[in-house]
Amino acid sequence: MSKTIIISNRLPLQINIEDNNLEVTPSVGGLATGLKSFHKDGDSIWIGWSGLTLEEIPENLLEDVKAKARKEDCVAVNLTTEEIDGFYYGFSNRTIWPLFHYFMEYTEGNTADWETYKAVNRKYANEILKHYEEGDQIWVHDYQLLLVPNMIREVAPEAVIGFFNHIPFPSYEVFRTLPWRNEVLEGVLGADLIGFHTYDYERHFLSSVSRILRHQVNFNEITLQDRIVKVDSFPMGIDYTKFENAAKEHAKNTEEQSTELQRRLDDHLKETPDAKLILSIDRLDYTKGIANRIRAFEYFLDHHPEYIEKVRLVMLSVPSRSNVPQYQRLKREIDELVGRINGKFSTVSWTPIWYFYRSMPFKNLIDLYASCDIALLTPIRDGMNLVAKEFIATRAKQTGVLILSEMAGAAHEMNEALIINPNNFEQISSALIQAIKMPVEEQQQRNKVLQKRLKRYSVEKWANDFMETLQNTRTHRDSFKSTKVSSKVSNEIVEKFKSAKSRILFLDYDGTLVNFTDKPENAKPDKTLLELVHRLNQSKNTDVVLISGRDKDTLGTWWQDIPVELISEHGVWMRQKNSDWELSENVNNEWMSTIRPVIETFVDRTPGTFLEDKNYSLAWHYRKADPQLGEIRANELSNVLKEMVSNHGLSVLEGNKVLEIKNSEVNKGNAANKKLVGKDYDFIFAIGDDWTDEFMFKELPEEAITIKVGIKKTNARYYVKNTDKVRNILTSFSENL
Ligand code: GDG
Repeated sequence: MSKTIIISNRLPLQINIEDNNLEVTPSVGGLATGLKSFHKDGDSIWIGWSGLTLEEIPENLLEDVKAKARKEDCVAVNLTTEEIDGFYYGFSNRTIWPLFHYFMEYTEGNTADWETYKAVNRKYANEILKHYEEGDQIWVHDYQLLLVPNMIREVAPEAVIGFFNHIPFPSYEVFRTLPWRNEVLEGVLGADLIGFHTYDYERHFLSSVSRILRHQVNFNEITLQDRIVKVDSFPMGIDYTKFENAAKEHAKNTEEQSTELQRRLDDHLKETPDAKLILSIDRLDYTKGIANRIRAFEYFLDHHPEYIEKVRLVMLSVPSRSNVPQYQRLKREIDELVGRINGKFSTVSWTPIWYFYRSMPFKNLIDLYASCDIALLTPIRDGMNLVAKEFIATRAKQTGVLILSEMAGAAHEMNEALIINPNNFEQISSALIQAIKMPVEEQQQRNKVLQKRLKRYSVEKWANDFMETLQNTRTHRDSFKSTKVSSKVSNEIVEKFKSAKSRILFLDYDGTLVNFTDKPENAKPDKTLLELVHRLNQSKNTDVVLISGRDKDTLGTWWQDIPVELISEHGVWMRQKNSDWELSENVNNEWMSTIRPVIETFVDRTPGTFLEDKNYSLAWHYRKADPQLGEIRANELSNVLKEMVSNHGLSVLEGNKVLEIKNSEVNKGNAANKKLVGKDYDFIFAIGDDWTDEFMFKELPEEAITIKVGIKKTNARYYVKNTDKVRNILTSFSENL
């Protein structure tokens, strides 16, 4: 039975060792809850680090850790202190984390950390591969494991792999500064499906892929040589019912049943029934805007002294990554700010900020969520921010006001909150006043809508949606594909070739016999290729036809010493064996003088593009243009041209980063079919990568062996992955002449 393999940096387990005694308890974070429908009945395993380094686990307990983790369907990846330093505190949290949150000034580029990051990602990938069986689906989580998808893909090319990024993906202008940007993108692109919290992160990622790796991006799909990768947004939800029920239980508690913290909060509420409690909860992280929040609160009290003794900021900051210097500095800054502001505003009976620097048990978290009137969450950047969602879910009476930074992913779904810019103190201060004064009916109206939405798109729904989309990408992958030329299929084709009496081979050139290059003039045939085609062409009962969209002069020069048949410009010109070029289509060029100036205006307006004036067609190339601008302009030009050429016997072909306008009759299908007239071939073979080759695949007789290069929708019967595979087939032919 197939299973799901989940991989995250940390396992959802808490491991404690005391006096050589091991205690392992499952920790129920949001992710674990969301995945529980997959992580049950032994049909899933979770791979990750246990949270203790190898140095921290006594050797005699190692096996025990393993066994206890296994009981929870978890597999522990063992990491040393040095590995955690370089991989987690180093590259993950001193390079990727600040860069992806736009803190470029904090971003370090330590090569040794990068090396450790790679090595540890390899460790995770190897552990996955140990457990992977064909048919399983693999879901990799977060920025610590960006290289894992491709590391798995290299070993298990058919694997179904999803990747979810829990933090923002920065704009191309920021991401491009990373020295290892190509490796990181290639690593993630090993996945079939890549998920982000918001559409903005998704489009930033797509833009980086298209600009840095120059892959073709169509809407949210990236076309690689042998695969299509889908990118989509899945805003993560929370375990809504858990928070809702906890709040309901909390409301029922008698004084005796209440926690100590709740009793203190109640005392306070009794003493000052009109005072408002403003809550903030986050890890102590510079992205969360904690210092800004305190300063904004100071601004508020400075400008509105009427609220002194009437409001209190309750701040829970959870210690985090205290090994990283920026976090240590931030801790000092916050301590100082809290001290200064409390010193500045405190009265005998009132302190403006209650500051907790610790982690609290779940119960106390609910106490805070339920007892405070306003949540003030001001991250400078935040992938999602689940605290905002949890606060709303715990409002049993639907009262309370959420003030949320527009820089949090959650702001996209929580429009009914008061959305603020965390750098605008005046706006925050006004939002606080609006929140304090907001009538209860309005609070309830807003929260009702929010609660309904959060309840519907819970963390479980989020996980199911992701997994369903991942499963669909696999079905989609299988549905549009023709049959792969496996070694068995290849042998069958070679057998047919061998036993045939009369053969013809139609070979496309660019992208089929040679790879694409930056400049088209650099794609000259190499010596091996020339020799290979020459050998095939020498055989008496084999006709080899190179059929290309290229101009006749280039093709003719490159193949001048090999007397192979050439068809150029999709069929306009033909060069028979040992003959000169002949015009094969009766075409006229009068239309060119009208179309050329139109294309030229697009060349002028779109840097990096150029017009190729072919003998019987005009081609506008935009391969070197800014990818997004190129696509936009190509779309525009295509529409303009289609309108101009309709009913004139011309067509606009949309090739790979090229638009070509030519006579409709001229296409590779017609050209190839002409070669068959009056001949009695019993082996017809056509291979090509471009959609212009589709004319051949469609028009050739049914018994023809048609092969597409690359994995794309096609009319061909078979497909191969790349030009190397094409050469392998042709080499096998040459060995069986
Ligand atoms: C990353 C991204 C994205 C907090 N203090 C205590 C405590 N918590 C719990 C909260 C909440 C979670 O921790 C924090 O989640 P956030 O989403 O707010 O932030 P990050 O930790 O930075 O998470 C973030 C998230 O991944 C998911 O994709 O939303 O943008 O940065 O669930 O309740 N829990 C307990 N005691 C505490 O003191 N028990």
